[in-house]
Amino acid sequence: MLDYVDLKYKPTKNDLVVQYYVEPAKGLTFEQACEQVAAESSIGTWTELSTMNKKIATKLRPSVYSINKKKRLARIAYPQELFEAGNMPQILSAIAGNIYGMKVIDNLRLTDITFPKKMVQSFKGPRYGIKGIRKMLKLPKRPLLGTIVKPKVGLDEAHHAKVAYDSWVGGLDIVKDDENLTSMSFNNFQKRIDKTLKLRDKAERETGEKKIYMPNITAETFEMLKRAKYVERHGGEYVMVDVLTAGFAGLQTVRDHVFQVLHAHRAGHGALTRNPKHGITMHVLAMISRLIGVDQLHIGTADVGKMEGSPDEVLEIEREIEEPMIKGKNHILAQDWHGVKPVFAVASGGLHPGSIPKVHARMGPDVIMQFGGGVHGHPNGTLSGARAVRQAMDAVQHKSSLTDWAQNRVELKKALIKWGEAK
Ligand code: CAP
Ligand code: MG
Repeated sequence: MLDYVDLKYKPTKNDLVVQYYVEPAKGLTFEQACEQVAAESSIGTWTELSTMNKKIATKLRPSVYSINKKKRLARIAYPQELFEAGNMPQILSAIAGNIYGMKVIDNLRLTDITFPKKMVQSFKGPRYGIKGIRKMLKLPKRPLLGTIVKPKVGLDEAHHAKVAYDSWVGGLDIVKDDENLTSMSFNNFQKRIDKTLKLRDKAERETGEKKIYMPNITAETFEMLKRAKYVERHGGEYVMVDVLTAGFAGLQTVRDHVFQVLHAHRAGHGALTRNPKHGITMHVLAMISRLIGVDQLHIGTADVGKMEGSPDEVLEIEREIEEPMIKGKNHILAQDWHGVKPVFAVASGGLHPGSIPKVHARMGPDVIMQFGGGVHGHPNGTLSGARAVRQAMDAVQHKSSLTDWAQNRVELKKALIKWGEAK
């Protein structure tokens, strides 16, 4: 058998380096499990092969070069020739493929990747990124404020557009579809686009502010392209894709053929990310999404809202990771990365006006905050809900407490009475 564990090996610039959390199955040593993981994810299999030759074994053999048994972490350096540049499904079929199902491991989690420069540059990366979006919205500093039309599905096209309009004139920058709203019997995609974009134009004229609509184009790949074209023809600058359910191949197609800003919803990520011992971290999914080229990505709310995800886990995506694999490699959405543009972090899920100071303090200004229930659940409806969100943001910008700011702002006052302030 080939020997993949080589603690003397030093990864080169041409290696793709992966860090795994590894729990070996009963009866196996840590090294034995790592050996099998390295083999199955590259050139090997369960037995010796008559077809293996020296050339393959020396050129393409990965090295398990670092082992931390206490933390159960192993790092494997793979020669980049094992991967097809620009092909994310192929890369994942290797480093996040069969290995999850092997009997030799009880649990396996992909926790970090370092891509060689050539591979990074084989993907397009975000078309606009944070700078491009801020320029489009003429908002150089503050967090962007958005809502998700609620109920998630159920409203017809006209009601959907009216809810969007109220949200915009109430002071929000962005309105988006929910992840499970596409083209329904009661809410047709094209009709929704027509009506909603018309009211977006009206809201822009009335407020003098740039307003954004993010329609969900998630569907079969060709259909996504058709829907994006339709949005483009009708003056829409954004589209949204559910990146995990559409799949990374679909996402690559959209990035390569669609010219709008790309908002990435991560519905379903919990199936991969939630078990701390198994799967793939959100950190890695964020890296993959950035490489392919989303402009905005849901990363969680740092424990403020309804969704699971500790502040550490969320902030390591936006800010720093505890033990970067290479020096200076942090801020997964914004780190310097061979010219790949930074991605806007999206905080969404159970947020309301009273959450704003805490989310802002934790996640900083380069964040898009979204409020679904926290706008449309306002006692006086959507318009008041949107106003309350904008007022709460104004309070933060003016360094005032929400309670003080709410004294003569009835919308915020009512929101705070209903939901309180996140502590
Ligand atoms: C928020 C949301 C988002 C999730 C996504 C929803 O609505 O639209 O999809 O929060 O979570 O449908 O729940 P609310 P994440 O504001 O009404 O909660 O960003 O963690 O992937
Ligand atoms: Mg949603």
